[in-house]
Amino acid sequence: MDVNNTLQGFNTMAATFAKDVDQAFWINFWISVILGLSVIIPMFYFAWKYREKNVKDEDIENVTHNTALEIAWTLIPTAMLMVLFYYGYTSMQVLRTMPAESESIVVHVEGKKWSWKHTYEANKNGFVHKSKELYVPKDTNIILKMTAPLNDVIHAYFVPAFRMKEDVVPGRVTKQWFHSEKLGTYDVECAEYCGTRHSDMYTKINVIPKAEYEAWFEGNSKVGPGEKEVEKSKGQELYDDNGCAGCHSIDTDATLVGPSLKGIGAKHDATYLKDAIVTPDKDVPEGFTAGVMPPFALPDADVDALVDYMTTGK
Ligand code: HEC
Ligand SMILES: [Cu+2]
Repeated sequence: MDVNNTLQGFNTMAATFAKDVDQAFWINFWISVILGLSVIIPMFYFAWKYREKNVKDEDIENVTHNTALEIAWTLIPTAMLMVLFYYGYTSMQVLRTMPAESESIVVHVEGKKWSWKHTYEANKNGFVHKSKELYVPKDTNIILKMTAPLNDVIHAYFVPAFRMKEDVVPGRVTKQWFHSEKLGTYDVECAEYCGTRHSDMYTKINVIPKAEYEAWFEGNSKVGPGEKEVEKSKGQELYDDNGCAGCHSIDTDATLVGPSLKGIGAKHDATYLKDAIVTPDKDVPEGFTAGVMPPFALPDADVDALVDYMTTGK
C-alpha cells in the first residue's frame, strides 16, 4: 500500500450530496453544543450560587414549580430536535434515493477479506472490466451494487470525500449511488472492523474526464485508464483476483496473515500446493492456525496455474 499518497478525504467535497451531509452534520454539531452548554453552564452556576451555606431552609420551603420556565424548556428543545430531524431526514433522502439505472453507470463491488474488487457491466464487445480501483466519469450518476462472499464477514464501503458509507454484507446486495463533479482521486476505506488486515482493506476512486472513461470502457484493456498494461500470466491474474496477496507476500519473506510464499516451490511439491489451495486446513504450517485461509473451489486448470505462479513466478 502506498502510504505516501496525498489523497483527499474529509478535506474535500467531491460528491453532489456531500454538502447536504456536511450541513446536517454542522447543524447537529452546533445545536448539540448549544444544548449541552445551556445545561452544563447553569448547573455549575447554580451549584455555586445555592451552595449549602448560602441557602436557608425557609427560602426553599415553599418552592414548587415555575410554569413558564417548564414550558420554555420543553418547547425550545423540541423545536431544536425538529430542526435536527429535518436536516437529517432530508439529507438521508438524497443519499437513499437511487437514480434510474438507465441514466447511470452500474458497477458491482465485492468486498472480501481484505480487498475490494470492482466489476463493470459488459461493454459493447462483451468485455467485462475488472479493477481494484474504481474509475468513473465526472458528472455521471454511478450506482454501486455491493456484496461479500457467503463465507466472508461484513465490510463497509466508506468514501470520506463523498460523505458516503454503506455496509457490504455476505449474501446480500446493498446499493449506494453518487455523482461527482470534481476530477480527482479519493480514498475508499473499509469502515467495518473485519479482522487482522482490516486496515489494508483500502482502495481509491478515480473520477476522470468522460471522454477518457469512454475510451477506456469501450476498449478491452485489463488495467485502469492511463495505466500501462503489463503482461500477466493466468496464475498471477488468479493470484490477484482471489485476494491471495492480502494474506501472503510472495516477493518478500514478510509474514502477513499466512506464511510468505517466497521460494515455496523449493519446499513443497505440486500436490501439496494444490491441496493448500483447495483444502487449506489439511496441512497447516507451524505457527499458523486452521480455519483462517478460506478453501478456494477453483477449476483444476486455475489451481494448476496458481501453483505454476507460486513455483515459477509465472
Ligand atoms: C484470509 C487469508 C488468506 C487468503 C485470502 C489466502 N491464504 Fe493461503 N494461507 C493462509 C493461512 C493463515 C495459511 C496457513 C494455515 C493453513 O495452511 O491453512 C495459508 C497457507 C497457504 C499455503 C501453504 C503454505 C505452507 O507453507 O504450507 C499456500 C500454498 C497458500 N496458502 C496459498 C494461497 C493462495 C494461492 C491463495 C489465493 C488463491 C491464498 N493462499 C489465499 C491465509 C490465506
Ligand atoms: Cu473489511
